[in-house]
Amino acid sequence: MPLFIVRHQHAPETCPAADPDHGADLLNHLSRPNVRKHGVTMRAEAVVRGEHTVYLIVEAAGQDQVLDFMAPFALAGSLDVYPASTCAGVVSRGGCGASDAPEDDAMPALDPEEACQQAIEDGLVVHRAHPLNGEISIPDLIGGIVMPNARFYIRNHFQIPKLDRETWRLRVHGLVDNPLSLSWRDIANLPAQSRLVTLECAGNGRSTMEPKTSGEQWNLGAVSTAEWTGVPLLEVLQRAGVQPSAQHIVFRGADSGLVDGHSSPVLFERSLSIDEARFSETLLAYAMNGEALPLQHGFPLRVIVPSWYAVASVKWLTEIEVIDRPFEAFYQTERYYIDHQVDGRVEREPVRLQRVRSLITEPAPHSSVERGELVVRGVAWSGAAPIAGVKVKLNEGPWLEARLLGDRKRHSWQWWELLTRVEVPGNCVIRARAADLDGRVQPESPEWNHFGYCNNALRPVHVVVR
Ligand SMILES: Nc1nc2c(c(=O)[nH]1)N[C@H]1C(S)=C(S)[C@@H](COP(=O)(O)O)O[C@H]1N2
Ligand SMILES: [Mo]
Repeated sequence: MPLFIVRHQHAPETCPAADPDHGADLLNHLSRPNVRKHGVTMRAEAVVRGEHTVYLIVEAAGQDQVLDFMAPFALAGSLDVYPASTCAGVVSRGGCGASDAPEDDAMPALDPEEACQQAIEDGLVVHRAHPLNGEISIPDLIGGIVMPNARFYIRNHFQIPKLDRETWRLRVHGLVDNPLSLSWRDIANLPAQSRLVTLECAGNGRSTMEPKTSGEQWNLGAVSTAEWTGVPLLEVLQRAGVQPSAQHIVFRGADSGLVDGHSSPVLFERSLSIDEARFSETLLAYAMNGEALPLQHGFPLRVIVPSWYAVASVKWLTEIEVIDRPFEAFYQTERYYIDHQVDGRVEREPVRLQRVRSLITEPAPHSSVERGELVVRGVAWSGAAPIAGVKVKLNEGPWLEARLLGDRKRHSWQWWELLTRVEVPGNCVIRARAADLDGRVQPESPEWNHFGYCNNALRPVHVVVR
């Protein structure tokens, strides 16, 4: 509902509040039931002390409705009604002077203002309001294995499609014997599985790449874990009957938009090779932590490719196409790769498995800690293999082995903790370093690359011992 700011002022000598009857009348007029009767919603009200001025923030269908509702105040003095917007609305439109973006009739989208406001209220650190991109602050990671849905980082390239589950279809076509058009119910009737999977954006940690690279300047919170429930991709492919000439599987989302270097809109689409599709335990997920997939995270159906950087996990999935050649599309070949210099040549490595990484969630950076016992906690994950161990180092001390909590996880992060002591007051630098069961270890410093992907370097936490 449109938002308005209302200002009423009156002369000091005719202050209605000084007259008990008139004051009570106006107060009753502002009562919630009466406000509702006028079809108005009151967000806030306050009187400027000593100024005979009241401000209201209200929602109403239109300005006339507000004026009608405020008639008793107009009689008592002046009345001004201003069309207003939330801060999230202004920022998502691109400034106070910018007008609403025209609605795209072809694809209904979630109101950017609403989506952004929600993310802020849920405690995400918003990097961009439209398209909406937000991460979790690291101390807020503290908790169980999974993140509550509202605090799961959000990474979008375009607007958020608002798909209707009743009319939505998943098309499966290309090199298949039986092209499919699956409804929501068809999907729900297929055998389901649940998996704990950590998603990490390939740009997570980009903000510490030097020199700076373009792209969202993520700190460390573009990573989260959820329990995803859905249909294994192989179930669907089996029903479609993949033909022998098939090489790659393309996943197409419902979102699209303009990108650098292209004059017409590009779709969000990604592919896996047949073998990657076969061995990756990929899910077509419709539930996240036991709830229907939230709109921001791909409602009604998204791909979850366990252990891969999350770009592979296409949201708002509407199409699966089976093809006999490598797939060339913007997000497959023009982004999400790292160029390596090898013997004077450039070798291009597509972004695939998550690199081994650990985060310290406790103590918080720049906090002060008491002398004596210190608990260092965090998470660690690696796409290639389960975590073998995490070592922690205080200042220039030895590397100490942290304790892994719970079972070894295959596709999700693992919590770890170390109980130790700090005796010397002053600055203390805490480092954590994870290794996986295939022998990969976190590097000391980031491996710089053009787009700032896959930064899994150690991230020291500085605290003060008191
Ligand atoms: N359709 C679609 N799928 C998408 C994206 C997108 O912009 N559109 N972003 C990808 C990227 S880069 C990431 S990191 C994850 C983020 O998923 P989340 O928002 O659920 O955390 O979705 C991936 N899938
Ligand atoms: Mo990402």
